[in-house]
Amino acid sequence: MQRVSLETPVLKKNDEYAAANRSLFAQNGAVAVNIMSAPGAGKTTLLEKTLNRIPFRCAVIEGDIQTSIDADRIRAVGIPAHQINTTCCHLDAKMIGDAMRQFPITGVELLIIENVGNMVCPAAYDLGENLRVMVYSVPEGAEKPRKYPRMFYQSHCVVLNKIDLAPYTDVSVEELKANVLAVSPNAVVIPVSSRTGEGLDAWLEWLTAKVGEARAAAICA
Ligand SMILES: Nc1nc2c(ncn2[C@@H]2O[C@H](COP(=O)(O)OP(=O)(O)OP(=O)(O)O)[C@@H](O)[C@H]2O)c(=O)[nH]1
Ligand SMILES: [Mg+2]
Repeated sequence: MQRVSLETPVLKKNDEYAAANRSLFAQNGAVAVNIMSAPGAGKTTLLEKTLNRIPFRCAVIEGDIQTSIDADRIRAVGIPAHQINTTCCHLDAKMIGDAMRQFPITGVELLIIENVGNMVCPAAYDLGENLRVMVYSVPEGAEKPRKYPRMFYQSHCVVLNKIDLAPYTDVSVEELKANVLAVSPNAVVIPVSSRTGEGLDAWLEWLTAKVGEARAAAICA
């Protein structure tokens, strides 16, 4: 019996769609940020606290297996949002390309793509984004970066969310930070509480600077 790996051709096709998305983002002057995490780490809550405090015209594409709960939450804070129901455990580049035909990004400076809650599969799919951000929920433990390294090392920034809950757990935020940096030495690690607002200024400063740099690089290119 001959074994055929499907992963390589599937990802190769995905890369072609991702390249097309990248061109479309650039043509529109939009910087795209792919936000990934395990389910419930706080991606949507972080976005609710971010979108009206960042000096760019924003729009959001939400990826969830079912429901439009997250897109409704984003619209409720006054930001245009489009919901994709994936039925599977990650977004891929074709889904984003298809979404942009129904949800044009003309005039959008910052397009946030909230991926399906899953700490493994989304990391394998390039969406054509400029920046990748991982949100990690502190109470889930200090050792997870070593057990599930890929999403951590592929992300430009790792937001350690829910630090308000750290005192009620046995998780050391310092040990967690060290484990993130052990697998992803170049990642920027920002502890925050999307509930209390602690650390959000550092996150907003990082995002504003990086989106500004990406926009400047696109204008010069
Ligand atoms: N205590 C505390 N709770 C938080 C924080 N951020 C988010 N939550 C709560 O965590 C739960 C999940 O938050 P969401 O923002 O829906 O998480 P998500 O990553 O978008 O979830 P999925 O999209 O379903 O993967 C909600 O009950 C939030 O109120 C935080 O910083 N501290
Ligand atoms: Mg969400």
